[in-house]
Amino acid sequence: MSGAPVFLSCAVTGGMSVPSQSAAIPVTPEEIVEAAAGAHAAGAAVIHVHVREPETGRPSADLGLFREVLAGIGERCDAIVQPTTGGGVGMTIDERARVVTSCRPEMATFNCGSFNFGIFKVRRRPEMAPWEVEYLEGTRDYVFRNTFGDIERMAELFREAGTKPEYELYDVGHLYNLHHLAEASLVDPPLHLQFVLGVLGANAATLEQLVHMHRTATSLFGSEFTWCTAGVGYPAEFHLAAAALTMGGHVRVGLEDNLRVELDRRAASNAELVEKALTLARLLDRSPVGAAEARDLLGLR
Ligand code: KMH
Ligand code: ZN
Repeated sequence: MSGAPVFLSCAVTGGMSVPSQSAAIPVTPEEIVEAAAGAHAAGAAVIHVHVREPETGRPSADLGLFREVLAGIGERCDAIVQPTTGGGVGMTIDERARVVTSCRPEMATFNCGSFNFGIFKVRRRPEMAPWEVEYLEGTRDYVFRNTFGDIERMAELFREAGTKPEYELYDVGHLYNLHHLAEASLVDPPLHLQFVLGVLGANAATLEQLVHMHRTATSLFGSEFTWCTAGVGYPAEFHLAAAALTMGGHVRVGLEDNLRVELDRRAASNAELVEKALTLARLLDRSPVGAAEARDLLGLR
């Protein structure tokens, strides 16, 4: 007998962290492709990618870098490659959208509301470059902008590109913003929701809040949606993974969200985080699926 199918997603690098936080964070296109292939081989069906300036590791929206990474991963494996439209500090909404309009990926992230996004509490390390300290410190005054005008426009761009949105929901109000888009006929079912919990400035990564978000989603959209959760930090990443596995959701892990694989051990790779999620899935009687089955679950062509 096999349990309900689950897909694992891996967010391999991120745009709201600086590379000196961990030597395991991939920076160059080659490193990001290698990390993606490793995470896929470990069991991740979906790979969520940001790009970084190869020389510095600073989060970037450069289209050339995205093209290189998307093509490189495509040559190595059949994972669903899901670029970000969230980007990082200082990027405009147009820069963030360009990967969708130009590369037309099968899927990309779609952020559903504006909020404070603070990473200024990250521990400073001696190896951090001045720009990294400035980047972290600057988030005291950073608002992650996704206004109604932005998300309405973004919805049109996704539709034109034929890209399936993964709706990133960091707080309960973001579900109501998405409902507004649905009422305006700017979303195409079946919806795929990502509950990203644990960002300073948004909702907490607790079981109660995950249940609250899931319940609210059901009250707004019925039961015809797929969902996943990403817990930010440790042990949130794995606590929410276990909760999602129990509640019938899918699971995202990765160095974008969390740098530890155990309380006193930092992850050496994204693959290591995927392996732990895979173990949890099997222990909880879920059946991890590959990219082809994940495409079926998500309604991708
Ligand atoms: N860095 C995550 C907290 C995106 O890339 O569009 C948010 C994220 C969103 O993954
Ligand atoms: Zn991201």
